[in-house]
Amino acid sequence: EPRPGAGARPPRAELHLHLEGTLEPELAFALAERNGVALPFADVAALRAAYDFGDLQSFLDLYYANMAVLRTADDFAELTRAYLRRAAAAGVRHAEIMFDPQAHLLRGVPLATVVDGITSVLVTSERDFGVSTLLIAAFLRDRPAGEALSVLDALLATGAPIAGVGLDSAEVGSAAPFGPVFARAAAAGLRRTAHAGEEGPPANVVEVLDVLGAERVDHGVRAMEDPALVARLARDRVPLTVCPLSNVRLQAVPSLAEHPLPRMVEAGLHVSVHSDDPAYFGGYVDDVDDALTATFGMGARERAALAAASFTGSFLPADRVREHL
Ligand code: ES4
Ligand code: ZN
Repeated sequence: EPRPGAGARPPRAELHLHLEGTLEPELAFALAERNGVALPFADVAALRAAYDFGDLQSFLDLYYANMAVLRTADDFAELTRAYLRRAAAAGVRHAEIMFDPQAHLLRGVPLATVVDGITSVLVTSERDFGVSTLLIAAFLRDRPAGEALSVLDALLATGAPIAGVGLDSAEVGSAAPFGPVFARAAAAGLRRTAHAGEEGPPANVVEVLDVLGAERVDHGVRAMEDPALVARLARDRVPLTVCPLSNVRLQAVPSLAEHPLPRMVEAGLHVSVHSDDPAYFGGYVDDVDDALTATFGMGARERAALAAASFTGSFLPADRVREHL
């Protein structure tokens, strides 16, 4: 359904989106009921009231707990359909969707259930929703790298239709142990992105570039603390997928008005804006645009530049990118 102002929204690509983070409270309760799973909240309002996060970990605790309602391939398919319907209304024409296979394996949901459910919807997303899609398997930084490696092997062995790999969850420890995981992904022809510089220091951004060979950085906002890194990111045109509403909700930045986005653009960084976990952080990419417009007085030219960057920062081949510009 078209939303107010939708006609004025430039088409764009969503590059930083965790499928599990699109689980709206209403769907969570519906799936809980269907699967006989108890959520530790009385109702939708009580669950929403818990969306008051002090930091990344306090969000992750709830994010992983709510996954308990996702049990069957149909559950994953329904979640994926709900997201694509909403994304299309937001003006999204291409989505690179991350999911967390380990989070489901660890609670006993087989990889095939997750992958089959999601991909059953993605195969016809262009026809059904007008949104082309790529699937990215994200590995959990706060779990052993060996676990990630065996999940990657299972994905490759089963021919799961993934386009790339990512690294997410708590930004703790060194990413270096994941070097062999990303090397194997690269050798298999997969694209590579990684979260860094969300809560962690600029050195974490350097590390995912140098050690993981990340082609894109998710967040990267704290790179602004290191001028040499800013110069490198600008020179190399490294796409940064910035999620302003997420950063505010997780208190990575004190307020939207104080968000470094305008300074990142000014510094010549390849920046695009995304929603991260829209069910938890107050909105989808159209809501992100509205908030940026209200706070920074972003004009049509700036919105168009960010939208163009969302396509040039994507993992689409150059000819497919050009069709969107
Ligand atoms: C995430 Cl906001 C954020 N940061 C790191 N990992 C994540 N997984 C889901 N959302
Ligand atoms: Zn993220």
